[in-house]
Amino acid sequence: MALVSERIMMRVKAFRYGILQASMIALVMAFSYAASADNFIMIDPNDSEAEIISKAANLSPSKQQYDWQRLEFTAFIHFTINTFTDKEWGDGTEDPVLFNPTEFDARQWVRVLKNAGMKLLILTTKHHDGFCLWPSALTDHSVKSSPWKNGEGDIVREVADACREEGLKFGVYLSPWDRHERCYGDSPRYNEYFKAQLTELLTNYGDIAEVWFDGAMGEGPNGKQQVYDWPGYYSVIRSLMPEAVIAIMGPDVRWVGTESGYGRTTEWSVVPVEMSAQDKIAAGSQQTESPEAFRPKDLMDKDIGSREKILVADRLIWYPSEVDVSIRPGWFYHRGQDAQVKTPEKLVDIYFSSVGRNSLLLLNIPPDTRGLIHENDVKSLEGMRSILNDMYDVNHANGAKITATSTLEGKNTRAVCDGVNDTFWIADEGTESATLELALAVKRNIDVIMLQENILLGQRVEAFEVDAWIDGEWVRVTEGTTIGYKRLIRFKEISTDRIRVRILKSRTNPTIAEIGLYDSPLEHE
Ligand code: FUL
Repeated sequence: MALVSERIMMRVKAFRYGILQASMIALVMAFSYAASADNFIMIDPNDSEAEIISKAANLSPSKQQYDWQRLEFTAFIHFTINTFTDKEWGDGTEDPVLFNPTEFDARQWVRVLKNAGMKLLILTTKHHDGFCLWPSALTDHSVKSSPWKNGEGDIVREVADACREEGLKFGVYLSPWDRHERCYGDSPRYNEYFKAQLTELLTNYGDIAEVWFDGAMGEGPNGKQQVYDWPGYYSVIRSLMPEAVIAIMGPDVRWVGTESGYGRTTEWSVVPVEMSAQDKIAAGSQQTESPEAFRPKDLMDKDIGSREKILVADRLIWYPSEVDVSIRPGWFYHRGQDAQVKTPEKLVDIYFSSVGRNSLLLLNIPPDTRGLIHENDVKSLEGMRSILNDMYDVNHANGAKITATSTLEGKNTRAVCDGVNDTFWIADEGTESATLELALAVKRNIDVIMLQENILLGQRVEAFEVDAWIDGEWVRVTEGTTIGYKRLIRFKEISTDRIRVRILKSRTNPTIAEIGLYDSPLEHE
C-alpha cells in the first residue's frame, strides 16, 4: 500500500477544508431544507429558559426521519474499482478494465444482510475516484467501459432489484468529490454534472430511502477548489424522492462523529442548528488513503444537546445520529484483512453502543473481488444475529403488572409492554419525574433492559435509574441519561420478579413507548 505522499496530504488539507465549509453550509441548509414543520423551531430572544426547554422537548422527527429511525440496523456496501486495486481511495486514473467481479451476485448480498436483520442497503454508486457502478450517460468512466458483462451490466440496477425482491430499502452513496471528472473544480459545470448524476440515480432505480453525502472536496484539474451547490443538490432530491432522508452533509441525518461504532451514552436528537462542533466531528473521519494510517477516529464532542447547549441556541432541529462503522479495518475489501473481520461479540457490542444509544447503525460489509460477501463476514453476521435472536426471544416484561406514580388521564401503563411503538404511557402534565414499576409473574434472570420514548412527542428524558427487588430490598442495577428512540443497557445478571424505572429528570412530562427485559446469552460485568 502506498504511503501518504505530499500530494495526498495536500488533498487531505483540501478535504478537511471542504468538510469544514460544506458542513457549515449543510447546517445552515439543514434549517431551510428541514422536511417538516415539527422538526425545527426558532428560539425567540425573549423566550424564558423554561420556554426554550419546552420547545426542545416538543420537537419531533419528520415522517422520513421517523421511518428511517425505525430501521435501526442498516448496511453500507463499499464496492467499486478500489475493490480490484486493493485501495481505500482511488485517484481517478484507474482503468475501468480492472473492474471485473467473477461471481457478482446482488441476491447473495441481500440475503446475507436480510438474515442479519438489516433493513436497508446503501451502495457506493460512485466513490471519490469517480468510477460509476451504473452506466451513467454523463461519463464513460463506469461499468460500461469494464469487461464485466461486456460493458452491458449495471450494478446499481441489480442491487436495487435484489433489495426490492427481498423487501430491503435501498439507498445511494454518491461522492461529490470526483477525482476523475475533468469539469470537477469548474464549480457551476460540475454542480450541473453532479445534479444530472443524482437525477439518473433518483429516476431510474425505483424508491431510494437514503442519500448519503460526505463533504470530501479537492481541487479540480484547473487548480480550483470545487464549491458544492448543496441547496441545489437538496432540491433535486426533495423534488424527485421526497421520501428519502439526506444523510451526513444533509439536513435529515447527522454523523455521530466516530467511525468506531461507539456512539455517545448521552445522545440528543434535538440539537442547535448552528452546532459548529459538527466541523470538528466531520474532520475526524478517515482522511488518508493508506490503510496503515486508517484508524477509527473518536473526535465526538461529548455534549451537543444538553440544556447548556440549547439554552444558547437560536434555532433547534431534530437531527438524529447515524453510526457508520466497517466490519473490517477498511471500508473496501482487502484480502489481507480476511482475518480481521469483527467477531460476533464485537458486532453485538457495537449494536448495543449504537442502536442501544439512540442512533441508527450503518454497518459496512465490503464485497470481495468475486463480487460476493466473503465467508468470514457472513459467519460473523450470522453469529451476531444468533446472539441477538437468543436475547430478543423472550421479553420478560410481557404480561407484567405495571403501575406508575403518575399517568396522564386517558392513558395507561399497559402500553409500555404491548410491543407496539405507537402506543405509550405518559406522566401527568407538569410532572418531570415519575416511576414505572413492573411486577413479573415469576422470578426471571435478566441482564438487559430496553427503553423507548415515544419520539413522536419528542425526546424528553434526561436521567433515569433502574432498580430490581433482590432479597427483600430495592437494589440499583443500572442508570442512564438520555433514552430517545431506543436505549439498551446491559448489566450483571440478576434474578428478580420486580423492576422499577425511576425517571429522575425530564424536559417535560416523560413518555415511555416500550420496555423490554431480556436475558442475553453473553456474560456482562
Ligand atoms: C469517508 C470516505 O472518505 C471513506 O472512504 C468512506 O467512504 C467513508 C464512509 O466516508 O468520507
